[in-house]
Amino acid sequence: MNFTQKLTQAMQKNNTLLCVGLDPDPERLPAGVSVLEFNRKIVEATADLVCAYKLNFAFYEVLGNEGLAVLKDTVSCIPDEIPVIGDAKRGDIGNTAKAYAKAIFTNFNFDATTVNPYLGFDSIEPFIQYHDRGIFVLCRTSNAGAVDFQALCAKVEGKDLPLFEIVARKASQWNVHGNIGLVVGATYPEELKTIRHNHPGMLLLIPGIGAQGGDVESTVRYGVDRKGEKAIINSSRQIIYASQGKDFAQAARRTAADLRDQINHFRSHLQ
Ligand code: OMP
Repeated sequence: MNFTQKLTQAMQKNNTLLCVGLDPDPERLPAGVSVLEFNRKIVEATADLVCAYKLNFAFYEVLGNEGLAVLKDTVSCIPDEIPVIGDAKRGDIGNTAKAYAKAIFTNFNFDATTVNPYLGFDSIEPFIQYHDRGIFVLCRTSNAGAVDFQALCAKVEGKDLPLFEIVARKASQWNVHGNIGLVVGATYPEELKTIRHNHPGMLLLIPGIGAQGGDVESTVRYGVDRKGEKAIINSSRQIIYASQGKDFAQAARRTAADLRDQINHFRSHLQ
C-alpha cells in the first residue's frame, strides 16, 4: 500500500483529518517520563483519533545519538495502519538529497517527509523516486518570516505570481507519480484559499493550529477539497502538552478528540 492509500484508509477508518505532531521537549515532559515513553503513551491515547503522526527531526536530533534511536523506536511503536511523516525539511544537491531520502525512507522507515524546494527539481527528485512514499513541498509556511521570500512576485508566462504559487505550480507539474503534496500554514487563510482554489486535487499538509493560533474553521473551509478531504491538519504542542502532569496522555486524548470533532463539524458544514 502506498502513502496516499494508507492515509486515505486511516482518514476514513478514524473519520479524521487530524495529525498529531510528536515534537517532544524534555523540559516540558512530566517528571520521570522518558521521551520514548511519553511518545508511546500519546500514541496509545490518540491512535484512533488521527490520520497521521508527524515527527519533527529537530526534537530528536537535539537529544544526540539517543535521540535518533528514540526517533526510530517511536516510528516502530505507531500502529502500521497509521502513516508517519518525518518532518525533516531537507533540501540539498541531488547527490546529497539521495542520501537524505534513503535515510528518511529506509533507515527510519517514514511513510512521508517534508522537503524545502529552494534548490529546485534535482533536490526533490531523489525523494519522488520512492513512489510509495509521500513528499510534502514547503509552499507557504506558517511563520511570520514566510513573507520575506514566499510573497515576492516573479513573472511567469507574462503573469506576476507570488513565489509560493510558483512553487505550488512546479510541485503540481512534478507530481507525475501522485506522491507530492504541499505544506501550507493555517496562519495564512487567504493564501490557503488561493492555493486550494488553484490546485483542487493536491494533498495539503496544514500546520499552525493551536500554539501558533491558526483558525480551525477557515483552515477547514479553505484547506479541504470539494469532498471535505485531501487535507492533513497538524497540531503538536496544543495536544502533547495539554497537561504536564501524570494525566498527560488522557489530556492529549481529550484535546485531540475535541480538535478532531471541531474539524469534522466544519467539514459537515461546507457549502
Ligand atoms: P505546533 O506549533 O506545536 O503545533 O507545531 C507545528 C509543527 O509543524 C512543528 O513541527 C513545525 O516545525 C511544523 N511546521 C510549522 O509549524 N509550520 C510550517 O510552515 C511547516 C511545518 C511543517 O513542515 O510541518
